[in-house]
Formats: sequence, structure tokens, C-alpha cells
Amino acid sequence: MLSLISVSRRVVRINIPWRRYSSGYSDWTSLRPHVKEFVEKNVELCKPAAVHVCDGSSEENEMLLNKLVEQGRLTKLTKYNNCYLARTSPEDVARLEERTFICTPNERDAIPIPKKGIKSQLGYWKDPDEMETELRKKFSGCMEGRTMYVIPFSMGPIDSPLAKIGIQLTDSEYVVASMRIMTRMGSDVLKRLGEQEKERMFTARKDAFVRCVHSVGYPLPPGKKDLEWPCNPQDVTIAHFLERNIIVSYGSGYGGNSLLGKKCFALRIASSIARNEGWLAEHMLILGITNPEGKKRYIAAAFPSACGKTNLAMMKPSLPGWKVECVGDDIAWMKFDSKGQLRAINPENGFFGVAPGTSSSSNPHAMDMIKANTIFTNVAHTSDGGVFWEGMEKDIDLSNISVTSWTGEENWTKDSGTKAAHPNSRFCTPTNQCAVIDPQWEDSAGVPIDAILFGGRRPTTIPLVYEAFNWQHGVFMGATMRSETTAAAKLKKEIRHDPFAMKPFFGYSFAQYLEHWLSLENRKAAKVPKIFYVNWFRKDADGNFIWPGFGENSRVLEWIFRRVEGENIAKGSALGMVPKPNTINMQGLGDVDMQTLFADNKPDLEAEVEAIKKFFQEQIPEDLPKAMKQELESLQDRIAKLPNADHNKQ
Ligand code: OXD
Ligand code: MN
Repeated sequence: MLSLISVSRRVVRINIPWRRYSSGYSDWTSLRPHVKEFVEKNVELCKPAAVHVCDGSSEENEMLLNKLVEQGRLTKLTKYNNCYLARTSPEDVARLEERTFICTPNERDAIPIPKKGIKSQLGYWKDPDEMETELRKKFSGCMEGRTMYVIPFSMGPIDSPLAKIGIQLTDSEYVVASMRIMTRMGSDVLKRLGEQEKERMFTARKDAFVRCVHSVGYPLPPGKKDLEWPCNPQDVTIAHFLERNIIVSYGSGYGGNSLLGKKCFALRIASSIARNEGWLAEHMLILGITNPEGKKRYIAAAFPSACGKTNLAMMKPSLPGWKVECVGDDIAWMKFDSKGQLRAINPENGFFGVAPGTSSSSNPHAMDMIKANTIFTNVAHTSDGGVFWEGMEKDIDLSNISVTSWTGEENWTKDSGTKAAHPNSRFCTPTNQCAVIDPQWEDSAGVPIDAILFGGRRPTTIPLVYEAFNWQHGVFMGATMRSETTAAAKLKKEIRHDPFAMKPFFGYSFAQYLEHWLSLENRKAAKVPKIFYVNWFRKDADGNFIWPGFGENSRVLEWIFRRVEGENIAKGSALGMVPKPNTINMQGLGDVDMQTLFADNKPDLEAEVEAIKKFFQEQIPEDLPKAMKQELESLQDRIAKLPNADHNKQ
């Protein structure tokens, strides 16, 4: 077994260059024995020049930020309070799905085996032993000349029974500073780990933390010059060892590949743990919605990237008297409580939001919250010490200031023919800075979930909103989610399958994932929530969005709220239950072509069924649950019964 991921009990005596720093748990002697062993083994392999155990203090954070500024990796943004800008290598700007692997002895447990000759769209598998051998080579001496940081972190409020602890080793100060925003990080987590061990003394494994190892993959032997943004783009590998709860990431400093608490732990590893323990780890925002009478409900919603999840999570409702509050914008961990109520926590402690498109009109709360304690990455820099990106044109007067683009192009203008900010540029901001953060967002029991929304970017075919007939149909709706890629992601727009918005984040086979979702309905006393599908992006014949979106989406949330309350305002259609005429509140909203917004276009729906059929046949030819085949057949039958012209007029 390789030292990188070994959990053997052998104690290795090596001379560790522990860097004593500040107070608390930065003293390595206080580490729990199995944490110490995990660190020691990786020190032996990676050979860092120093080791620093992070205590999470503000002094430590300041020290790291100063170091990053001195290295030229962060620029202080003088216009705001304690904000910084990072510019990565242009080769290290996004998640790399094709370099991200689920490692299980049996391929079928990681991804459904596709039809012969077809490439799986549902993840990448590698044999764990082969992957270990590959990683051992990469990690051998990879931290030479650098400090290894030991980051104890909790996904979820530290005292929550739903929370899970991880320990990440990294050689990137940017990662430490970002993990401090995105997770609960530091000495308190090590303390909690110790308590858990005492609690679990006779019942469970003692080493109950997820092991995360990250390196930028650019060692610094004596005499070698560092890079402005160290990384190793040719060699990026991100591996998840499901059976041992281990994540290893090499070669990239970009957040999606290096902040291992987020997609790697809270989605991939957690979804697999959740399946084994009977809960759900999902790519979903969580919001609380309160009606004018003061009644509150919570909703979880899954949308593929670039569908406005963060905007919806913090939306300012246009409907008078309604309030939306944010619990989280990206990930939900959900579990049925003893009364059968589904409860959710947001395992994160920060927002890692896409900057372009965020503006005072699309997300005013986000624009306010990012003015303090934020690390921006790959946005443009203004000469007055601020930031700029595509979409901010109305928020900032550029007439007297100059803009330096994310690549360092000075005096950038909209006529430069380049982007000011990278399309995947980000803000990384503490959650509690959001003005509409929900008062219960850190409730250790989680908030009660009464509705689950799926959605996508669909210019045709899919109505503004529809509801599942039942749980099985709702699971089918999640399984068949499709969304248009944005121009930012690809030049040619296409509609891609993205089941449950989890395509890049499944921690285990999608076929088994479906079985797990289907089984929840049969759990003892479980009250499964209602499931809905929304589409803000339907276009008219001229290519214009029909629905105004943003704050006006509160009208759709109102309809969903009323359905949860049991109001008789839905009627059957081919896809599911749609609003009865005039049950969506249109007061104060000008003319909207509701007829086109809800039109069942038979040829489009037939094409949809064909696309789903092909997806199932090619991607999950052997392991698709029977219930999904039944749902597809029923959908096909309902569509066949539609008249040949537009029907279902509002
Ligand atoms: C994200 C994503 O970064 O879904 O949240 O891509
Ligand atoms: Mn996401």
C-alpha cells in the first residue's frame, strides 16, 4: 500500500520540519495519532521544506495573504475592505472533467458501463491500484521547496450531526486562504474530531475523516525559479478513492480542482457516503421562502452550471410581501429525520460564485456582499482598485478609470475583442456576508425541505413550470434533465444531458444513484417532498426570452408554494402537472406570452423522448432501473395522445 493513502497503523519516525506558528493546534504534538500518521506519511512522500498545521486564526490568515501579495499571486483591492484579486495561469482556469476519476475496484460501481463503442458521459473510472501507482510517481518530492499546510475542515456546522470532517494537505497558500472562506476550518475542527473519537470509541472507525491531498505539482528544488501561478496543467489528476474516503488532486490550483471540500468531498465522496448511510448529497441550492402571511417553506433546487443558481438562491422577489432567504447556493446534504421530514444543511461556509453576469440587476445581494473579505479570481482590475467583469457595465462608470483584463491586458475596452474577465472567473465570499442569509442557515438539524426543483436552460419544448405526478416520475424528471450550453462554455450551443445537475459530480454509478433516489420513497416514515421542473429560458420565434426571469421568478415560486400547501391549481399535461389557467400571479407584470411559455409542441416533445431514449440506451444499456423505462414509456404514450397542433393553451 502506498504511503500516500495508506492508513496502516505502522508509526513512521521521520524528521518532520514542523513550522511552529501562532497558537492552538499549530503545535503538531497535539494532533490525533491517526492525523499525525496521515501527515507524516505524506511528508515522507512529498518532501516539503516545512509543515504548517492551520489553526484558522485571523493572524494566520493575514500572514498567508501577505505572503501571497509578496509572491505577486494576490493583489490587494484598495476600493474594498480586505479583498484580493488572484490571476491564475491561463492554462488553469476551470474544472477538468476528463482528468477527474472515481476509483473503485469494479468499474460498474463508479460509472454505468456504456454501450459498446460509446464513451461514457457519466464520469471517468480508474482502477485504484493503477491510480495509486500513477499518483505515487507524481507526488514523490512534489512539495520540495514549499510548505505543506495541514487544513482541518468541517463540511457543515461543526456541531451538526449531519456534518463531516476532512483534512486537506496542500502546498498552495491560495488554497488555504480560500478553504478558510469556503469551509469551517482550524483548531475547533481538530477538537471536534477528538470528541467524535471519544463518542465513537466502541462503535465506529476511529479515523473518521476524509483524507485530502493536493499539490500544485511544481516542486522547487534549489535554484529553480517559481512560477507566478504554479501548476502543472499537462499532468492534472483528481482521484476519488471511494472505499477509503480519500481525495487526491495534482497539478491545478484552480478552486474547482483544489478546494477539495467542495465538489470532490461535498458532492462526489459525500454522495457515495450518503448512499451507504441512507441520505442525499446533491448539487442543489437551498432557499427559504415566506409568504405575505408569514408562512415559510424551504426549497432545494438543482440546476446545471450557468443557469443562475446563485441568483435564485439570493433572489429579490418582485411579488409584494414575499421574502426569499438563502441557506446555500450550490450543495445540499439532506437526510430524513426521525419524523420522516427531509432536512437539509448547506455543508459550505462560503460562496464560490461565477462573476460574469452577476450585477445589481441579476443579483443585488451578491454585489453587496462581495465588497468585503472576498478573494476574486480571474476578473478584471480597475485603476481605482476595484473589479470589473462582463455584466457589470451598468454598475460602474468606466469613463474615468482604466481596466486591466484578467490576462493583464492594460487599457482594456469592450472593443478590445477580448473578455475583460474569464467566463469562469469567480468570487469567493463568506456566506454570512449575504444580507438575505436565512436565520436558520447554520441550524445543526438542518432546514425542512418541502419541494425539490429541477431545471435547465431550454429555449424550446419545456414549459415555465410543471410538477411531477409522483416521486418516481420526479426521479425521472431529474434523470432526464437537459440544458443548453452557454456560449461561454462552447462556441456551438447544444442541449446536453445533465441528470440531476450531477453529471460532473457523481461519486458513484448513476444507475445506482437512481436506485438510491427511487428507494427513498419506501424508507420507513419518509415523507418525500413534491418535485417540480422549471425553465426560465424558453424563447419565442424571434429568439427572445419569453419570461423576464430574476425577481419575477418569485411568481413561479409562489405557485410552487401554493401547491405545497395543497391548493388545487394544477392540471395534468403530457409532461406533468402544469398550472391551471390564471393561477400564476401576473399582477404588475406586463404582457407575457403564456401560451407559448406553456405550449406542448408535439414534434419537439417527440424529439425530447427520442433524445432521452438514446441517452438511456447508449449510456446505461444494462443497469437502468426498470422504473425509468416505465416512466419513459408513459411519457411517450402521453405525448402520442396529444393533438397534432399546439394545445394546452392558458
Ligand atoms: C460550480 C459548478 O462551480 O457547478 O459550482 O461548476
Ligand atoms: Mn456548482
